[in-house]
Amino acid sequence: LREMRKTNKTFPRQTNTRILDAFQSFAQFDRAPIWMMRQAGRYLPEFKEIMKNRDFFDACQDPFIAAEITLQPLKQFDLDAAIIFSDILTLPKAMGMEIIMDKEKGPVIKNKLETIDDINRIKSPDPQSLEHVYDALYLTRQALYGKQTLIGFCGAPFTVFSYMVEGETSKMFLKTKKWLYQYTQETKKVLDLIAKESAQYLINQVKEGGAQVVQIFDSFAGQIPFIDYKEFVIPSLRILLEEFKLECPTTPLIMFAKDQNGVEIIITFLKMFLGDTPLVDGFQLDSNVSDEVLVKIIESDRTIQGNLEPGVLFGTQQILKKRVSQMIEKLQTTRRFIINLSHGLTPEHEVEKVRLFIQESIRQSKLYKVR
Ligand code: 1CP
Repeated sequence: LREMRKTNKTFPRQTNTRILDAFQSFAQFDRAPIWMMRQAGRYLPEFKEIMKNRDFFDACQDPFIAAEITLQPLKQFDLDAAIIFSDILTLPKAMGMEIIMDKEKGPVIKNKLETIDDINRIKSPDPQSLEHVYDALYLTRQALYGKQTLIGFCGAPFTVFSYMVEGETSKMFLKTKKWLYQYTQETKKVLDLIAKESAQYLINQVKEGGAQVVQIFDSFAGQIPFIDYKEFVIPSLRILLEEFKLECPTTPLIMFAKDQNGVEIIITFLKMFLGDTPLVDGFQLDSNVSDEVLVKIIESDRTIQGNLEPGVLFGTQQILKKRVSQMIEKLQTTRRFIINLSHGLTPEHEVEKVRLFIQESIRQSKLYKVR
């Protein structure tokens, strides 16, 4: 597989262009494109089956298993994208963090950063250590056969950093804040380091693996005030985005700064360019995004991705249909929109409700076809 990937970078012709069209100004539009965050995951019985006797990172490191899991949701749902089965912690793991995925607790880091001397442990990944991700992407892209768009991803520097110092998914982010406000210079140094490696990682996902769109997950962006996000986090994100766009100017990039849909952060990203190239092409939005933010994004000709609260899928069919309709009503003023949830699916979600969400989104977005 690896040898094939290194010598043959041709892929099947793209027949489904809905996702890619959502990043173009003159998009064809039969219906809105749709995919779901965490679509390859624990709500699927076939995922639980394949993971029954497997360690999470072992599954990620086997390109055939990773590709199979990536394709699982596409076998039964009419989705327009595949997001590669991996994790935002794959990169910090390659950078020297010892991470296990606990079936109950989620990620646990055994050598988290506790003192400023610990940052010397962080290293550039050994080039071999991430090749399995590019192999899995390549294999998946071949298997998709142009019928879906392949999405690569990484965690944003702040979210990855918080895992490095907290050692697990945090509730209070006290250690993260201590580092940020007390060891500010060291924190910035680590954020910049993660940013540079993340840029290279995304570039490789595109150039080596064939990812067609990339998404950056800043899941914990909302844990600090915008004033701190702007001062400490944006500079490292700028490094990541600039280095990526320098190498991959035409690959659409979606930013997900969760719980940070204040107008300030979106405006900050909208103003970021490399020459004439916007650094962020699309925004994954929360459910409670304001009209002000929507207008700003639409006027700037960027793509909107969102934004149904996944909890609605626990509700009745009536409320699900109604909220899908209200979401589409709001978003359809731009052709540049991709239907998604506002955060990921969880093990509690029922397959049939997920199916209804997809079917309703497709049916209702078709109503706007001729507009
Ligand atoms: O379909 C997909 O999206 C599969 C790829 C994927 C992605 C994009 C996985 C697989 N993880 C992620 C991103 C990710 N991982 C984020 C950012 C997105 C978000 O905010 O939800 C974060 C914060 C993590 C960290 C993580 N990984 C956690 C803790 C947070 C949480 O959501 O609970 C956990 C439990 C994981 C494990 C994990 N990653 C992915 C899966 C399918 C699983 C579950 C593995 C298992 O227990 O069997």
